[in-house]
Amino acid sequence: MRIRHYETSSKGEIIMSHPMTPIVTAFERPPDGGKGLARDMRVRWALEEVGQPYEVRLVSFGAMKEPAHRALHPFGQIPTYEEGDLVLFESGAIVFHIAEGHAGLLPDDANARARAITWMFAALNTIEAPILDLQTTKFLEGDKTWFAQRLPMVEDRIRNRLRELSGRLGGADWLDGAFSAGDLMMVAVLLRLKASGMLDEYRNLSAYVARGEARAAYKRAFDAQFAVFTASQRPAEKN
Ligand code: GTB
Repeated sequence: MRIRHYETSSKGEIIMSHPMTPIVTAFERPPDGGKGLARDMRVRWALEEVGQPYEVRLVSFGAMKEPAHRALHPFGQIPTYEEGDLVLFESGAIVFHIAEGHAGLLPDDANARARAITWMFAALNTIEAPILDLQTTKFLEGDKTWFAQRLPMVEDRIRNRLRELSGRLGGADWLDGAFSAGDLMMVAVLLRLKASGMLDEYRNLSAYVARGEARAAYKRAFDAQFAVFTASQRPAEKN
């Protein structure tokens, strides 16, 4: 879907508002305590890696389900990405679009580029899927009679994937040569496991994630989303 951004000048003329500065949506009140686990973080990180300035529009849980936001995101979620008259949703597609349009996140060599894109898909399909399953089990199924049987099975499926990923990474810094959008996505996905302690069972994977977190672009993105969380904790100002 394509939309246009307009502003009105002091004389009432319609003007384009910074048409090429992308706008990303994020939670107005981040539910993760500012840990950078929501999916706007990976988009912010990609934009920081390529040096593309961006704006953020914060949305409440209610506003996400309103028609205005659903026009941008059919499933009523964040993040969305507006760039001129282009509107995207799905963090994977957004990061891919950013990586394609700027130098720095995908190699020039066609085969290396295809492999980096493969790692993006692997992060989103093969690694993130069982991690999401764990979150669903922990947060939504705790009261079920079968919860205690299901939890270790879900955890084992994650461990299998982590073991395989750990085996492939070996002693390398990144998954396939230089840091790429594939690593950005993989680190962003693995970060969701940090609190569980499971990452620490694979020393090369926890070091890999730490390398991602140590990148200057990651830190800038993290600080920006953390500032949103901090602001959301302040009591509302009275008039
Ligand atoms: N496949 C989509 C994508 O990759 O962009 C998934 C988008 C998505 O799940 N968005 C979530 C959302 O908008 C936020 S990131 N949820 C609100 C809703 O569906 O109504 C998922 C997320 C939420 C909270 C935490 N947390 O609290 O730690 C972490 C991650």
